[in-house]
Amino acid sequence: MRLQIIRDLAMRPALTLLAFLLAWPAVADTPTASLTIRNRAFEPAELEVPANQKIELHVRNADTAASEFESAELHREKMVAAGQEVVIFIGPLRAGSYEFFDDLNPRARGHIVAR
Ligand SMILES: [Cu+2]
Repeated sequence: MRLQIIRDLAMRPALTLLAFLLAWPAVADTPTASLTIRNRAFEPAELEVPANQKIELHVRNADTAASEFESAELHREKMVAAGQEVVIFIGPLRAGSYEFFDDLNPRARGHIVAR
């Protein structure tokens, strides 16, 4: 019994370290970028991201109406319910400017600039 407890306590840090090491490459390799939809506009309207890398883009809708993040240039389209956040993977992108908009409110527009 006592031996079992000692073994459990010894294993816990090892398992925690193992979980950390397994998760680490994904965390380290994929830069994240964030957009917020507020008052029917994108903040920031111009978002800079690193070129030639996959990007984990978080789009949060702070408004009380639904939005749809859309970009023909990025080939992405995703609904963002009021008060919710979605994750969209984009890239790797060549250096350049890529337009996006809210398909439910097309006046709301912005650009992702890959450098
Ligand atoms: Cu659409």
